[in-house]
Amino acid sequence: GNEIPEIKAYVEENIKTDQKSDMFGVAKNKNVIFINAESLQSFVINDEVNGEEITPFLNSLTEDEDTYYFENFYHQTEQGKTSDSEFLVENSLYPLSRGAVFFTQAQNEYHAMPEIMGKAGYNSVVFHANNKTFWNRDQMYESLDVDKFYGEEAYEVTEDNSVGWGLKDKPFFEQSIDHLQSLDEPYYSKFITLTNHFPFELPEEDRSIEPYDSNSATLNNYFPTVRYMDESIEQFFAQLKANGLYEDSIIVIMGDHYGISANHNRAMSQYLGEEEITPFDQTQLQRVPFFIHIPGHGKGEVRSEVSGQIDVKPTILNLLGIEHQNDIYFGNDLFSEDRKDYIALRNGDFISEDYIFASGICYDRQSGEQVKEESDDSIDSSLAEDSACTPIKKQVEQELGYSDDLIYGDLFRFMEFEK
Ligand code: GP9
Ligand code: MN
Repeated sequence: GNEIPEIKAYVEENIKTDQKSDMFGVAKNKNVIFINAESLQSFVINDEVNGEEITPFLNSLTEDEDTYYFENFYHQTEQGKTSDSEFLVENSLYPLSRGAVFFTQAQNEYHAMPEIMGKAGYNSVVFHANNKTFWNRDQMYESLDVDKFYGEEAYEVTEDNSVGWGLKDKPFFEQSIDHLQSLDEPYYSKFITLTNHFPFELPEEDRSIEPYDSNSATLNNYFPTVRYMDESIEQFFAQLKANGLYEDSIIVIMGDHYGISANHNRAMSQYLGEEEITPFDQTQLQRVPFFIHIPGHGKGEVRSEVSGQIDVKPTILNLLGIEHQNDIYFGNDLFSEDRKDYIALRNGDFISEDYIFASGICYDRQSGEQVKEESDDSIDSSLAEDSACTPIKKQVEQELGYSDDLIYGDLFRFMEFEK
């Protein structure tokens, strides 16, 4: 554990900030309803397919006065997919570059949101109509201090109300309401949706929009299932309101990771009307929607700063007014003025306010053009020492390395946190 002082010093110096944002505590003691929107990417938001809106409800939230919508928010997951996104959210640590931390480091000690919120009186639960051993959740949730997992067996699953991976999202949310009503308040509840999962199957009767027409069945079928999820979330909002669960809650909606991989780039370029998908475009496609809905808040807006899943933990804790002074984490409160200005992807690529670094190329973020280097002695993926991207690239490597040290060394075991 002798890396700890160095890591702490890095976090104090580069991540943490002393000043609290003016959003600190605005949701004090509110319930948190967190929706993990399966495979939802930002390119569908406020866009159309076959002349039809894809996500009318989420689009309306982008203009809603009680909602903050982060339009430049990136997923930072790797092979652990949904479980990596959960890991990022709960810990504000990076997932691993290979394998799934939910499997390989499930016995570690962590200092995750459920634990921190638990000390502030919160009850934390996860709802997901899948087997509890999928992604080793049963083990990992124990280490994260999740109080209860409502898995497959908590739901009535029939042939009629299922498709693909299991229970469809509409009955999933509908059946979750009773469970939600039975919880002690305040609670931190997470809902992991399932219908918008590869290969994006949906029976005809659940389709409100038609598939796209391209050489990729995956991309084609993505749009109707995204619409189905959008409708299921709209319906969930209505049910929360009808059951008196809305007013005392904040609702957070986040896409967990991409749904359309680079294997479908030809179809994707057709859809986006671009000649080809460059590494720059590929990186921009890693944006996933992030919404924070605070009933009665009235100050919502579209936010454009570069942000990512690493920022969720400090953001939510600050909204709830929960201090976590000695904590070690790598993200920032999205409402704070004083934030680091880049988001690291797990493969070492990054997005900063000015640059995007992808496939060894340094791009100007605004123009999408490759940045001209003074001495262009870069070969393949090694960046010139004087490249505009080099300083951030070094910091990203250092930061990912520290996160790995914490995880592989199980270093939280050696740390004590305030009550
Ligand atoms: C499985 C669900 C999907 O329980 O979370 O996982 P994914 O394949 O998206 O990682
Ligand atoms: Mn997923």
